[in-house]
Amino acid sequence: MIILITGATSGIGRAAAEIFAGQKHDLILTGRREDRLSDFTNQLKNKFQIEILPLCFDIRNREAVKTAIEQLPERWKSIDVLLNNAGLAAGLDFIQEGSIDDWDQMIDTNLKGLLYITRAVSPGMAARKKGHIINIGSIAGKLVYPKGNVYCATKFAVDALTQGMRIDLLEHGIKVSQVCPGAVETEFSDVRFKGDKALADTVYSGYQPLSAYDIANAVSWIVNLPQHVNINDLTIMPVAQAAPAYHYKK
Ligand code: NDP
Ligand code: 8X3
Repeated sequence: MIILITGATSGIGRAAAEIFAGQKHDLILTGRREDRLSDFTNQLKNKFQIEILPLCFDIRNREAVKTAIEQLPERWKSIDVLLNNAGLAAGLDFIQEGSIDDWDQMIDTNLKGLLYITRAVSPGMAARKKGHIINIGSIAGKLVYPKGNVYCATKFAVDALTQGMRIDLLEHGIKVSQVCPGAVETEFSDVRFKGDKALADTVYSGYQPLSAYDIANAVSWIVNLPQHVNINDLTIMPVAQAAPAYHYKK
C-alpha cells in the first residue's frame, strides 16, 4: 500500500511511520521540519528497504498542500491510506484570556489543514473506489475540559468531519475511521506550552500515559482489518485517565 502520514516528524505520526515501514508499505511522510523529515526518511529506508517520499510543507498553506498532491510523481498518486495526524494544541487559557493567534493556529492546522489534504487526496480514492482515511481526533473531541475551549472545538470538529466523510464517501467504498486518544506522551505538551519543558512534564507525571506506539499500533490494526470491516471511532485512554483533565495520580 501507499500510506500518506501527515505530521510524521514526531509523536504518533512518526511511530505510525515506523510501524507501517516494518510492514513494508511505501510511505509519503509530511511535516514542516525538513531536517527531521529527511533524517527519518533515510533511517527508515535503510532499515526497511522501502520507498519513502518526504514532502515538506505547512499543512495550513492551502496552495502548498494542493500543489504537493497534484505534483505527486505517477508512482505515488494511488494513495491507499491517508492518516490525518498533523495537529497541535497552542496554549491553555480561559476563553476570556486566550491568544487569538493560538486560536488561529489550532483552527488552521487541526481543522483547515486536515480539510485541505483530505480535499486533495480523496478525489483519487473516490475515482479508484478504494481508500481509507483515518483522522486522529482526541478525547478532547468528545469532552471539554477547563481552558481546553478552542483545542476541544477543533477536535469536536474532527469528530463531525469524520462522520461527514464516512457518509459522503460511503458510495465510493472508502473507509473512514477516527482514533481518539487520551494523554499520549509526545511533543504535544512541549508545543502546547511553547517549550516550557517543566510545565509539559507535569502533564505526564504521576501516572503512566499512553505512548505514541500505543496509538500507532491501534491505527495499524484498523488499517489491516478485512476489507468489509470499518472502525468508525476508537477512543483509547491510559488506564489512569478517565476523562480529559481527570487522572488518578499516585
Ligand atoms: P507531536 O507534537 O509530537 O507531533 C505533531 C506533528 O504534527 C508533528 O510531526 C508536526 O510536524 C506536525 N504538525 C504540526 N503543525 C503542523 C503544520 N502546520 N504543518 C504540518 N505539520 C504540522 O504531537 P502528537 O504526536 O501527540 O500529535 C499528533 C496528533 O495527535 C495531533 O492531531 C494531536 O492533536 C493528537 N492528539 C494528541 C494527544 C496527546 O496527548 N499527545 C492526545 C489526543 C490527540 P512539524 O512540526 O515538523 O511540522
Ligand atoms: C490531547 C489530549 O486531553 O490533553 O488531545 O486535550 S488532551
